[in-house]
Amino acid sequence: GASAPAEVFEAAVAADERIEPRDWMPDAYRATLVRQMAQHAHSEIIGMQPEANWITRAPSLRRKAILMAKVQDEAGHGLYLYSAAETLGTSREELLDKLHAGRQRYSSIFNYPTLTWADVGAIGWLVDGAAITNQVPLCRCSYGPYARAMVRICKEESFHQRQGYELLLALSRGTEAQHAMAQDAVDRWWWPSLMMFGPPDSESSHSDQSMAWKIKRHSNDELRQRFVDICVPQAESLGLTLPDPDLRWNEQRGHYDFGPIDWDEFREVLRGNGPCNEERISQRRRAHEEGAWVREAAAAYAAKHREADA
Ligand code: FAQ
Repeated sequence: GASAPAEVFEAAVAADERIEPRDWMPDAYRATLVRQMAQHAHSEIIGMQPEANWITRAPSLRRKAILMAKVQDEAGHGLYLYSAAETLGTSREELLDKLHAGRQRYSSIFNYPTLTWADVGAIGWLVDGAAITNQVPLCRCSYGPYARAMVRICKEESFHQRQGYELLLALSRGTEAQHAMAQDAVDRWWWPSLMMFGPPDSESSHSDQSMAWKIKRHSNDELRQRFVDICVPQAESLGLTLPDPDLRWNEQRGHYDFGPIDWDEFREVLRGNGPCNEERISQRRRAHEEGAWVREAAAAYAAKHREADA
């Protein structure tokens, strides 16, 4: 006979099939997806700010062109994700209003300042690197529209990561001052990058349920460890060091051990007390207000064409 919708949903998740927008899903599954996808979309949009800070001061035309394209890609990622979230019945407008009202989060990482040109390299290498490590498994997320958006985003993020690595390599192999600038940027971005993966598993409130629903495929700590393991040899090839005296290969575990993360700092940033929280959100609100005429013009143009078609 006909199965109850909840059974159909559970069976699809168990069989690794995708859940699509018109399928029945538990309210809490929908709410969790909206929360995570909105946070992700907001991160992409707010994440444009730290690097955009350096567009006017890029050291060459080539670097400027690359950086502009990269920042523009982040806007595109935000838009794919807002569109994917719309399939769950939440409009982009509603999500942006919540961001501006401080009722939805964006990644902690974007509350740190970009003090030198080398920060653009460190963001590409470490922040985009962490993003890829976290997001590749999301390509297999149980919710179809999110999984498909992730495939394209991950391809672009890989390019961004290589861009950052290449930039840092050029600085590392440059003058003594350039090398020092690259090292300083890595020193400042390393620990915040590890915090991008979220709280330790023991304090992660959503992980168990999200993993049961196959939204998340790995725990926060698993992905953080994977990222550390990837970065150590890359830092060596870059000729740079990671600012952690406890970092060493553990033969038994087959992983690198690393030192304690300052979770107080993470909690403070989440509470709004990071170095740039105020600046990021007020800049975002201002950009939204200043863009009102574009939204109005686009709506007027669409209305005119609808009339002409009718
Ligand atoms: N920052 O129970 P969990 C990018 C919150 S990459 C702020 O473990 P969950 C690319 C969490 O929301 C960055 N808040 O949560 C780029 C929850 O809050 P709630 C974006 C954080 O969701 C590069 C609470 O802590 N990527 O933008 C953070 O299961 C360069 C408890 O945590 C994504 O969003 C944090 N770091 O796991 C752009 C990836 N961590 O609701 C521009 C998709 C946790 O209790 C330039 N998201 N929280 O108030 C995910 O994979 C997950 O949401 C996690 C967190 C892993 C981030």
